[in-house]
Amino acid sequence: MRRILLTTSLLALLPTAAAAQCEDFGGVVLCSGVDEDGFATENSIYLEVESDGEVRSLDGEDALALTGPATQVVVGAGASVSGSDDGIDFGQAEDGVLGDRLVQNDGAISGGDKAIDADGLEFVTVINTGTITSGDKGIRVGTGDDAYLENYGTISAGDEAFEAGDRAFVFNDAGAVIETTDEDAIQVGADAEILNFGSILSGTGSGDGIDVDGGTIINFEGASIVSRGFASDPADAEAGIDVDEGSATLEVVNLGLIEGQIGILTDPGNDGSQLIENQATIRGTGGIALDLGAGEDGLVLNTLDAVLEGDALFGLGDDLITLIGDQRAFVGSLGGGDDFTLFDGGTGDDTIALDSLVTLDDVGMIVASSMLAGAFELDFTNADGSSSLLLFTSFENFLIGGELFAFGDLSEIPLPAAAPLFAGALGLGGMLRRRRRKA
Ligand SMILES: [Ca+2]
Ligand SMILES: [Ca+2]
Ligand SMILES: [Ca+2]
Ligand SMILES: [Ca+2]
Repeated sequence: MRRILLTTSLLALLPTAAAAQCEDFGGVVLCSGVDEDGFATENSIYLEVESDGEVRSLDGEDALALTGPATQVVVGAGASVSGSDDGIDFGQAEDGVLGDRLVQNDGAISGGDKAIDADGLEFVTVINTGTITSGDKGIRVGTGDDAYLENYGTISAGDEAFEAGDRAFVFNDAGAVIETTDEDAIQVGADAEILNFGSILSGTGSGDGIDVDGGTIINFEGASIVSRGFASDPADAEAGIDVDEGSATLEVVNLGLIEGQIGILTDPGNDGSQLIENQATIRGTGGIALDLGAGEDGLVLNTLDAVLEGDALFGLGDDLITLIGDQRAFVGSLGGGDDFTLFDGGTGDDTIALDSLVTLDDVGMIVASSMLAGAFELDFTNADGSSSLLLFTSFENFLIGGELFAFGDLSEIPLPAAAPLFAGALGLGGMLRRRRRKA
Protein backbone atom coordinates (compact mmCIF):
# COMPACT_ATOMS: atom_id res chain seq x y z
CA MET A 1 0.00 0.00 0.00
CA ARG A 2 2.88 2.27 0.78
CA ARG A 3 4.27 4.51 -1.92
CA ILE A 4 1.17 4.10 -4.04
CA LEU A 5 -0.70 7.26 -4.91
CA LEU A 6 -4.41 7.24 -4.39
CA THR A 7 -5.74 8.73 -7.55
CA THR A 8 -9.12 7.10 -7.95
CA SER A 9 -11.95 9.06 -6.45
CA LEU A 10 -14.62 6.89 -4.88
CA LEU A 11 -17.10 9.72 -5.01
CA ALA A 12 -18.48 8.55 -8.32
CA LEU A 13 -19.39 5.19 -6.80
CA LEU A 14 -21.39 6.50 -3.90
CA PRO A 15 -24.39 8.69 -3.23
CA THR A 16 -23.62 12.36 -2.87
CA ALA A 17 -23.32 13.50 0.71
CA ALA A 18 -25.91 16.22 0.81
CA ALA A 19 -25.41 17.31 4.38
CA ALA A 20 -22.44 19.42 5.26
CA GLN A 21 -20.87 16.69 7.35
CA CYS A 22 -18.35 13.96 6.87
CA GLU A 23 -20.46 10.83 6.33
CA ASP A 24 -19.38 7.26 6.87
CA PHE A 25 -20.58 4.88 4.14
CA GLY A 26 -19.33 1.69 5.77
CA GLY A 27 -15.62 2.43 5.96
CA VAL A 28 -15.60 5.03 3.22
CA VAL A 29 -16.01 8.51 4.64
CA LEU A 30 -16.83 11.40 2.35
CA CYS A 31 -16.59 15.03 3.38
CA SER A 32 -18.16 17.71 1.20
CA GLY A 33 -19.41 21.16 2.00
CA VAL A 34 -18.45 22.60 5.35
CA ASP A 35 -18.15 20.32 8.35
CA GLU A 36 -17.76 22.66 11.31
CA ASP A 37 -17.20 20.15 14.11
CA GLY A 38 -14.76 17.71 12.56
CA PHE A 39 -14.91 13.93 12.37
CA ALA A 40 -13.60 11.20 14.64
CA THR A 41 -13.53 7.40 14.38
CA GLU A 42 -11.63 4.43 15.76
CA ASN A 43 -12.41 2.32 12.68
CA SER A 44 -10.23 1.68 9.68
CA ILE A 45 -11.44 4.04 6.99
CA TYR A 46 -10.75 5.62 3.66
CA LEU A 47 -11.62 9.31 4.05
CA GLU A 48 -11.85 11.78 1.24
CA VAL A 49 -12.42 15.52 1.52
CA GLU A 50 -14.03 16.47 -1.76
CA SER A 51 -12.65 19.36 -3.74
CA ASP A 52 -15.15 21.86 -2.29
CA GLY A 53 -14.98 20.31 1.15
CA GLU A 54 -13.91 22.06 4.29
CA VAL A 55 -13.46 20.23 7.58
CA ARG A 56 -12.99 22.37 10.67
CA SER A 57 -13.04 21.66 14.38
CA LEU A 58 -14.43 23.24 17.49
CA ASP A 59 -12.16 24.98 19.94
CA GLY A 60 -9.35 22.74 21.14
CA GLU A 61 -10.47 19.78 19.00
CA ASP A 62 -8.84 17.99 16.07
CA ALA A 63 -10.46 18.40 12.69
CA LEU A 64 -9.94 14.70 11.90
CA ALA A 65 -9.26 12.27 14.77
CA LEU A 66 -8.65 8.92 13.09
CA THR A 67 -7.23 6.23 15.34
CA GLY A 68 -8.31 3.14 13.41
CA PRO A 69 -5.61 0.98 11.81
CA ALA A 70 -4.83 1.26 8.10
CA THR A 71 -6.41 4.65 7.61
CA GLN A 72 -6.10 6.60 4.38
CA VAL A 73 -6.95 10.26 3.91
CA VAL A 74 -7.24 12.15 0.63
CA VAL A 75 -7.66 15.92 0.72
CA GLY A 76 -8.66 17.06 -2.74
CA ALA A 77 -7.48 20.11 -4.62
CA GLY A 78 -9.21 23.18 -3.20
CA ALA A 79 -10.30 21.28 -0.10
CA SER A 80 -9.17 22.07 3.41
CA VAL A 81 -8.77 20.41 6.78
CA SER A 82 -8.32 22.99 9.49
CA GLY A 83 -7.94 21.96 13.12
CA SER A 84 -8.13 24.16 16.16
CA ASP A 85 -5.80 21.56 17.70
CA ASP A 86 -4.45 19.12 15.08
CA GLY A 87 -5.50 19.05 11.45
CA ILE A 88 -5.31 15.25 11.40
CA ASP A 89 -4.60 13.28 14.58
CA PHE A 90 -3.88 9.61 14.01
CA GLY A 91 -3.33 8.91 17.70
CA GLN A 92 -0.21 7.83 19.48
CA ALA A 93 1.75 4.58 19.46
CA GLU A 94 2.01 4.73 23.25
CA ASP A 95 -1.78 4.44 23.37
CA GLY A 96 -1.60 1.21 21.36
CA VAL A 97 -2.49 2.82 18.06
CA LEU A 98 -1.01 1.00 15.08
CA GLY A 99 0.70 2.60 12.12
CA ASP A 100 0.35 2.27 8.37
CA ARG A 101 -1.28 5.61 7.58
CA LEU A 102 -1.47 7.38 4.26
CA VAL A 103 -2.29 11.01 3.56
CA GLN A 104 -2.48 12.46 0.11
CA ASN A 105 -2.93 16.21 0.32
CA ASP A 106 -3.75 18.16 -2.81
CA GLY A 107 -5.44 20.92 -0.81
CA ALA A 108 -4.63 22.49 2.54
CA ILE A 109 -4.11 20.86 5.92
CA SER A 110 -3.52 23.09 8.92
CA GLY A 111 -3.44 22.77 12.68
CA GLY A 112 -3.14 25.23 15.50
CA ASP A 113 -0.97 22.52 17.04
CA LYS A 114 0.22 19.82 14.59
CA ALA A 115 -0.98 19.68 11.02
CA ILE A 116 -0.59 15.87 10.97
CA ASP A 117 0.12 14.03 14.21
CA ALA A 118 1.10 10.35 14.08
CA ASP A 119 3.34 10.28 17.11
CA GLY A 120 5.37 7.09 17.24
CA LEU A 121 3.40 5.32 14.49
CA GLU A 122 5.26 3.28 11.89
CA PHE A 123 4.86 3.31 8.12
CA VAL A 124 3.27 6.74 7.90
CA THR A 125 3.12 8.03 4.32
CA VAL A 126 2.41 11.62 3.32
CA ILE A 127 2.21 12.79 -0.29
CA ASN A 128 1.80 16.58 -0.41
CA THR A 129 1.13 18.66 -3.50
CA GLY A 130 -0.69 21.39 -1.56
CA THR A 131 0.06 23.21 1.65
CA ILE A 132 0.58 21.90 5.17
CA THR A 133 0.83 24.57 7.86
CA SER A 134 0.94 24.39 11.64
CA GLY A 135 1.54 26.37 14.80
CA ASP A 136 3.65 23.57 16.23
CA LYS A 137 5.07 20.57 14.32
CA GLY A 138 4.01 20.11 10.74
CA ILE A 139 4.13 16.33 10.35
CA ARG A 140 4.98 14.64 13.64
CA VAL A 141 5.82 10.97 13.47
CA GLY A 142 8.02 11.35 16.54
CA THR A 143 10.29 8.34 16.87
CA GLY A 144 8.11 6.26 14.54
CA ASP A 145 10.17 4.38 11.96
CA ASP A 146 9.76 3.98 8.19
CA ALA A 147 8.00 7.27 7.57
CA TYR A 148 7.72 8.31 3.94
CA LEU A 149 7.24 11.86 2.64
CA GLU A 150 6.97 13.14 -0.89
CA ASN A 151 6.59 16.92 -1.03
CA TYR A 152 5.68 18.82 -4.19
CA GLY A 153 4.12 21.77 -2.32
CA THR A 154 4.80 23.69 0.87
CA ILE A 155 5.16 22.43 4.42
CA SER A 156 5.47 25.39 6.78
CA ALA A 157 5.53 24.81 10.53
CA GLY A 158 6.11 26.68 13.76
CA ASP A 159 8.27 23.86 15.12
CA GLU A 160 9.84 20.91 13.24
CA ALA A 161 8.23 20.65 9.82
CA PHE A 162 8.87 16.89 9.55
CA GLU A 163 9.90 14.73 12.48
CA ALA A 164 10.32 10.96 12.24
CA GLY A 165 12.46 8.06 13.49
CA ASP A 166 14.74 5.66 11.64
CA ARG A 167 14.57 4.78 7.92
CA ALA A 168 12.68 7.96 7.06
CA PHE A 169 12.41 8.77 3.36
CA VAL A 170 11.99 12.34 2.12
CA PHE A 171 11.68 13.47 -1.47
CA ASN A 172 11.42 17.27 -1.80
CA ASP A 173 10.72 18.35 -5.37
CA ALA A 174 12.17 21.33 -7.24
CA GLY A 175 10.28 24.44 -6.12
CA ALA A 176 8.88 22.65 -3.07
CA VAL A 177 9.51 24.00 0.42
CA ILE A 178 9.93 22.38 3.83
CA GLU A 179 10.38 25.15 6.37
CA THR A 180 9.84 26.16 9.96
CA THR A 181 9.88 29.44 11.84
CA ASP A 182 11.61 27.77 14.79
CA GLU A 183 13.63 24.58 15.26
CA ASP A 184 14.76 22.04 12.62
CA ALA A 185 13.04 21.82 9.27
CA ILE A 186 13.60 18.04 9.21
CA GLN A 187 14.49 15.88 12.18
CA VAL A 188 14.97 12.17 11.54
CA GLY A 189 16.94 9.22 12.92
CA ALA A 190 19.37 6.73 11.40
CA ASP A 191 19.27 5.23 7.89
CA ALA A 192 17.42 8.23 6.53
CA GLU A 193 17.20 8.83 2.78
CA ILE A 194 16.65 12.45 1.82
CA LEU A 195 16.54 13.57 -1.80
CA ASN A 196 16.26 17.35 -2.03
CA PHE A 197 15.59 19.28 -5.22
CA GLY A 198 13.85 22.19 -3.45
CA SER A 199 14.30 24.21 -0.26
CA ILE A 200 14.71 22.90 3.27
CA LEU A 201 14.88 25.87 5.64
CA SER A 202 15.27 25.94 9.43
CA GLY A 203 13.80 28.47 11.81
CA THR A 204 15.23 31.95 11.90
CA GLY A 205 15.68 31.86 15.67
CA SER A 206 17.11 28.37 16.04
CA GLY A 207 17.25 24.99 14.38
CA ASP A 208 19.09 23.03 11.74
CA GLY A 209 18.09 22.55 8.15
CA ILE A 210 18.28 18.78 8.64
CA ASP A 211 18.95 17.10 11.97
CA VAL A 212 19.84 13.47 11.32
CA ASP A 213 21.57 10.47 12.89
CA GLY A 214 22.75 8.84 9.68
CA GLY A 215 21.83 7.66 6.20
CA THR A 216 22.07 9.39 2.84
CA ILE A 217 21.35 12.99 1.86
CA ILE A 218 21.56 14.08 -1.76
CA ASN A 219 21.17 17.82 -2.29
CA PHE A 220 20.69 18.33 -6.01
CA GLU A 221 21.67 21.24 -8.26
CA GLY A 222 19.67 24.35 -7.40
CA ALA A 223 18.51 22.89 -4.09
CA SER A 224 19.11 24.43 -0.65
CA ILE A 225 19.48 23.04 2.85
CA VAL A 226 19.82 26.10 5.05
CA SER A 227 19.86 26.94 8.74
CA ARG A 228 18.62 30.52 8.90
CA GLY A 229 19.56 31.40 12.49
CA PHE A 230 22.80 32.80 13.85
CA ALA A 231 23.70 32.38 17.52
CA SER A 232 25.86 35.02 19.17
CA ASP A 233 27.51 32.24 21.20
CA PRO A 234 29.34 29.91 18.76
CA ALA A 235 28.63 27.02 21.15
CA ASP A 236 24.97 27.38 20.20
CA ALA A 237 25.66 27.43 16.46
CA GLU A 238 23.11 25.61 14.32
CA ALA A 239 23.94 23.86 11.08
CA GLY A 240 22.71 23.26 7.58
CA ILE A 241 23.00 19.57 8.48
CA ASP A 242 23.45 18.54 12.12
CA VAL A 243 24.43 14.99 13.00
CA ASP A 244 23.28 13.80 16.39
CA GLU A 245 25.15 11.74 18.94
CA GLY A 246 25.71 8.13 17.82
CA SER A 247 27.72 5.92 15.50
CA ALA A 248 25.63 5.74 12.34
CA THR A 249 27.26 6.57 9.00
CA LEU A 250 26.03 9.58 7.03
CA GLU A 251 26.73 10.14 3.35
CA VAL A 252 26.09 13.57 1.86
CA VAL A 253 26.35 14.39 -1.83
CA ASN A 254 26.04 18.12 -2.44
CA LEU A 255 25.37 19.63 -5.85
CA GLY A 256 23.48 22.63 -4.42
CA LEU A 257 23.84 24.81 -1.33
CA ILE A 258 24.27 23.62 2.23
CA GLU A 259 24.50 26.55 4.61
CA GLY A 260 24.42 27.31 8.32
CA GLN A 261 26.42 29.06 10.99
CA ILE A 262 28.28 25.77 10.58
CA GLY A 263 27.68 24.03 7.24
CA ILE A 264 27.71 20.41 8.45
CA LEU A 265 28.16 19.77 12.18
CA THR A 266 28.51 16.65 14.31
CA ASP A 267 27.37 16.84 17.91
CA PRO A 268 29.60 15.80 20.82
CA GLY A 269 29.15 12.07 21.36
CA ASN A 270 29.01 11.32 17.63
CA ASP A 271 31.78 8.96 16.58
CA GLY A 272 30.28 7.90 13.25
CA SER A 273 31.70 8.45 9.78
CA GLN A 274 30.47 11.38 7.76
CA LEU A 275 31.36 11.00 4.10
CA ILE A 276 30.85 14.25 2.22
CA GLU A 277 31.13 14.61 -1.54
CA ASN A 278 30.99 18.26 -2.48
CA GLN A 279 30.48 19.42 -6.05
CA ALA A 280 28.97 22.82 -5.19
CA THR A 281 28.86 25.07 -2.10
CA ILE A 282 28.96 24.25 1.60
CA ARG A 283 28.94 27.51 3.53
CA GLY A 284 29.56 28.12 7.21
CA THR A 285 28.61 31.72 7.89
CA GLY A 286 30.37 31.49 11.27
CA GLY A 287 33.66 30.41 9.68
CA ILE A 288 33.39 26.62 9.84
CA ALA A 289 32.08 24.75 6.80
CA LEU A 290 32.58 21.23 8.17
CA ASP A 291 33.02 19.98 11.73
CA LEU A 292 33.03 16.20 11.36
CA GLY A 293 34.31 15.24 14.80
CA ALA A 294 35.29 11.74 15.87
CA GLY A 295 35.20 8.71 13.58
CA GLU A 296 36.75 8.07 10.18
CA ASP A 297 35.43 10.89 8.07
CA GLY A 298 35.85 11.59 4.38
CA LEU A 299 35.62 14.64 2.17
CA VAL A 300 35.71 14.58 -1.62
CA LEU A 301 36.23 17.91 -3.36
CA ASN A 302 35.09 17.25 -6.88
CA THR A 303 36.44 19.79 -9.40
CA LEU A 304 36.60 23.60 -9.38
CA ASP A 305 32.91 23.83 -8.53
CA ALA A 306 33.55 22.43 -5.06
CA VAL A 307 33.54 25.40 -2.69
CA LEU A 308 33.88 25.37 1.07
CA GLU A 309 33.22 28.70 2.70
CA GLY A 310 34.86 28.20 6.08
CA ASP A 311 37.28 25.72 7.57
CA ALA A 312 37.02 21.94 7.50
CA LEU A 313 37.66 20.21 10.83
CA PHE A 314 38.05 16.42 10.85
CA GLY A 315 38.68 15.75 14.53
CA LEU A 316 39.48 12.41 16.13
CA GLY A 317 39.97 9.38 13.90
CA ASP A 318 41.80 8.62 10.66
CA ASP A 319 40.25 10.97 8.13
CA LEU A 320 40.64 11.30 4.39
CA ILE A 321 40.37 14.18 1.92
CA THR A 322 40.18 13.17 -1.75
CA LEU A 323 40.66 15.74 -4.50
CA ILE A 324 39.13 14.93 -7.88
CA GLY A 325 39.87 16.93 -10.99
CA ASP A 326 41.37 20.41 -11.18
CA GLN A 327 41.15 22.35 -7.94
CA ARG A 328 40.66 25.99 -7.04
CA ALA A 329 43.66 28.33 -6.58
CA PHE A 330 43.09 28.02 -2.83
CA VAL A 331 41.77 24.50 -2.49
CA GLY A 332 38.09 24.50 -1.60
CA SER A 333 37.81 28.21 -0.89
CA LEU A 334 36.86 31.31 -2.81
CA GLY A 335 40.24 32.74 -1.76
CA GLY A 336 39.13 36.37 -1.51
CA GLY A 337 40.54 38.53 1.30
CA ASP A 338 41.48 36.21 4.13
CA ASP A 339 38.89 33.65 3.08
CA PHE A 340 41.07 30.56 2.99
CA THR A 341 39.78 27.17 4.02
CA LEU A 342 41.99 25.54 6.63
CA PHE A 343 41.83 21.76 6.50
CA ASP A 344 42.48 20.48 10.02
CA GLY A 345 42.97 16.72 10.26
CA GLY A 346 42.87 16.78 14.05
CA THR A 347 43.94 13.79 16.11
CA GLY A 348 44.65 10.56 14.22
CA ASP A 349 46.48 9.46 11.08
CA ASP A 350 44.94 11.69 8.46
CA THR A 351 45.46 11.63 4.71
CA ILE A 352 45.12 13.99 1.77
CA ALA A 353 44.84 12.26 -1.62
CA LEU A 354 45.59 14.47 -4.62
CA ASP A 355 43.93 13.90 -7.97
CA SER A 356 45.37 10.87 -9.72
CA LEU A 357 46.70 13.02 -12.58
CA VAL A 358 48.87 15.05 -10.19
CA THR A 359 52.29 13.42 -9.88
CA LEU A 360 55.12 14.01 -7.46
CA ASP A 361 56.71 16.26 -10.10
CA ASP A 362 53.70 18.55 -9.83
CA VAL A 363 54.01 18.95 -6.08
CA GLY A 364 56.05 21.49 -4.14
CA MET A 365 57.53 20.96 -0.71
CA ILE A 366 55.37 21.56 2.28
CA VAL A 367 56.20 24.88 3.91
CA ALA A 368 55.07 26.65 7.06
CA SER A 369 52.18 28.90 6.13
CA SER A 370 52.76 32.60 5.74
CA MET A 371 49.02 33.13 6.04
CA LEU A 372 48.27 31.28 9.24
CA ALA A 373 50.66 30.57 12.09
CA GLY A 374 50.96 26.87 12.85
CA ALA A 375 49.49 25.80 9.52
CA PHE A 376 51.24 24.42 6.46
CA GLU A 377 50.93 24.95 2.75
CA LEU A 378 51.19 22.39 0.00
CA ASP A 379 51.11 23.64 -3.56
CA PHE A 380 50.66 21.59 -6.67
CA THR A 381 50.01 21.92 -10.37
CA ASN A 382 46.68 20.65 -11.69
CA ALA A 383 46.31 18.66 -14.88
CA ASP A 384 45.15 21.84 -16.67
CA GLY A 385 48.39 23.64 -15.72
CA SER A 386 46.87 25.87 -13.07
CA SER A 387 48.29 25.80 -9.58
CA SER A 388 46.55 25.27 -6.28
CA LEU A 389 47.50 25.89 -2.69
CA LEU A 390 46.20 23.71 0.10
CA LEU A 391 46.26 25.17 3.62
CA PHE A 392 46.28 22.47 6.27
CA THR A 393 47.33 21.28 9.66
CA SER A 394 47.49 17.87 11.37
CA PHE A 395 47.49 15.80 8.17
CA GLU A 396 50.17 13.14 8.30
CA ASN A 397 49.91 11.38 4.90
CA PHE A 398 49.70 12.42 1.29
CA LEU A 399 48.63 10.14 -1.53
CA ILE A 400 50.31 11.35 -4.71
CA GLY A 401 50.40 9.44 -7.98
CA GLY A 402 49.27 6.29 -6.23
CA GLU A 403 52.03 6.42 -3.62
CA LEU A 404 51.68 7.30 0.00
CA PHE A 405 54.10 9.86 1.45
CA ALA A 406 54.51 10.96 5.05
CA PHE A 407 54.52 14.62 5.97
CA GLY A 408 58.26 14.38 6.55
CA ASP A 409 58.81 13.04 3.03
CA LEU A 410 57.52 16.30 1.63
CA SER A 411 58.83 18.73 4.22
CA GLU A 412 62.01 19.66 6.02
CA ILE A 413 59.89 20.88 8.92
CA PRO A 414 59.69 18.34 11.72
CA LEU A 415 56.20 17.57 12.87
CA PRO A 416 55.78 18.05 16.58
CA ALA A 417 55.54 14.64 18.24
CA ALA A 418 55.66 13.00 14.83
CA ALA A 419 57.16 9.63 14.08
CA PRO A 420 60.74 9.61 12.69
CA LEU A 421 60.91 11.26 9.27
CA PHE A 422 61.64 9.12 6.24
CA ALA A 423 62.64 11.69 3.64
CA GLY A 424 66.27 10.59 3.69
CA ALA A 425 65.45 6.91 3.68
CA LEU A 426 63.17 7.27 0.67
CA GLY A 427 65.58 9.60 -1.10
CA LEU A 428 62.83 11.97 -2.00
CA GLY A 429 64.58 15.17 -1.06
CA GLY A 430 66.25 15.56 -4.41
CA MET A 431 63.15 14.66 -6.35
CA LEU A 432 61.08 17.38 -4.78
CA ARG A 433 61.34 20.79 -6.20
CA ARG A 434 60.13 23.91 -4.60
CA ARG A 435 57.59 25.57 -6.82
CA ARG A 436 57.28 29.28 -7.17
CA ARG A 437 54.87 30.62 -4.63
CA LYS A 438 51.85 32.57 -5.66
CA ALA A 439 51.75 36.21 -4.67
CA1 LIG B 1 37.25 12.39 12.28
CA1 LIG C 1 32.71 11.94 12.35
CA1 LIG D 1 41.67 13.03 12.37
CA1 LIG E 1 46.16 14.12 12.38
